[in-house]
Amino acid sequence: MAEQASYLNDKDVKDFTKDIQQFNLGPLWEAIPEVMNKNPEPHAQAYLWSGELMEKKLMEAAEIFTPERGGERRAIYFQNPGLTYRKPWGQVSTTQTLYAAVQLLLPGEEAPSHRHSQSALRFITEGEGAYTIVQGERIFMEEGDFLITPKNLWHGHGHLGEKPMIWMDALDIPTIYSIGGTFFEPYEDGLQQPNVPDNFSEKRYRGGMVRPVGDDKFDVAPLANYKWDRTTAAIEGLMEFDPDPNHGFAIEYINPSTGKSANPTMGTRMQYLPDGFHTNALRHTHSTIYHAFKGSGYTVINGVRFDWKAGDYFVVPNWAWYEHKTFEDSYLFSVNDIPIMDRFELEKVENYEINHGHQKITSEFKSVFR
Ligand code: 1HN
Repeated sequence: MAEQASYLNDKDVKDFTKDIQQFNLGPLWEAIPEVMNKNPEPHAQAYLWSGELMEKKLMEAAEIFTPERGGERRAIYFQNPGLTYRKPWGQVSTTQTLYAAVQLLLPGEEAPSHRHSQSALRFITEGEGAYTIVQGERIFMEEGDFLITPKNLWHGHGHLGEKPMIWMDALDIPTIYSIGGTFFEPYEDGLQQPNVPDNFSEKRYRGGMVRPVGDDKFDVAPLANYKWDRTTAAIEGLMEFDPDPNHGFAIEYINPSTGKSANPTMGTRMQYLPDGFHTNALRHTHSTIYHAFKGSGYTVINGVRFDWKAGDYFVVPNWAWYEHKTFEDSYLFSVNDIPIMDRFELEKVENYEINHGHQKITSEFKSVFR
């Protein structure tokens, strides 16, 4: 933040500021240092939530909420501790632009269909046998699958399997809320019934890099489920060559019809970091929410070491220096707001040039839950 000018304490300035406020007018001389930062200074903080905490709280929630009683979805979201000025529970924000949560569906349960102007995605962390039904297509989900629910499409969930099913949701809720673009509508008849064969888009787009002849007019990504075995096959191809020094062996999920990000407002990646891999630090305008899907390691964010293991979730805010180091072969799934930053032509990236790209560790993050 810029320094406060001394004239702000002069009596005539203070009196005038107070005077105009009664007319709902604002003093720019006070506001400028607050809002005009040299670099991005997000209110969102770097933070980590352990997998054990999330699993424990979801199981407790299962005792209290059915999907119907729990506002249609039994989901607990990651509330960034820096984004709490909307009381009592905060801005429903994990970063300034993105929301992420974990959701639990038990065998036999149904989460009714609805549609909204937010884009959604899911990453499946545990279980099998549940499906999401998007615009009449039942899409069965397994661990490691990445699914999209494009905005304004009817979607609900059902579970035909035997064990609890847990996944990560991410939506652009804070962005759509702040620009005044929220629309939401419940489906009139509970869970929508299928109107095409199961896993229709996944079968028709099996390659992921080709499209069926005739499907050339898609704005909405036509592939609903990016299967784990296709993701690992793509990463194995990269592993024959040198890794990216900042990202290791990493792929982006794209809309096969346009080559753009699978969701129009959220970028999504899977990255493989072999045992002992240490990425070079960088910072960028966009923010990122990570899920450690497999392995263990730590991420240094602005000098603070965040240790993680499979199941954990953590946030790298805008413009924070960060680097990853692994203790074993690891996979990190991540969601970012690059498409939003790109839309505003604000995306900017810098490499950490000193000390061979590695920050000095100044402290360690301590979880309130251990
Ligand atoms: C939603 O539709 C889902 O479909 C999950 O599972 C989380 C959070 C806010 C608004 C809609 C889902 C959501 C959501």
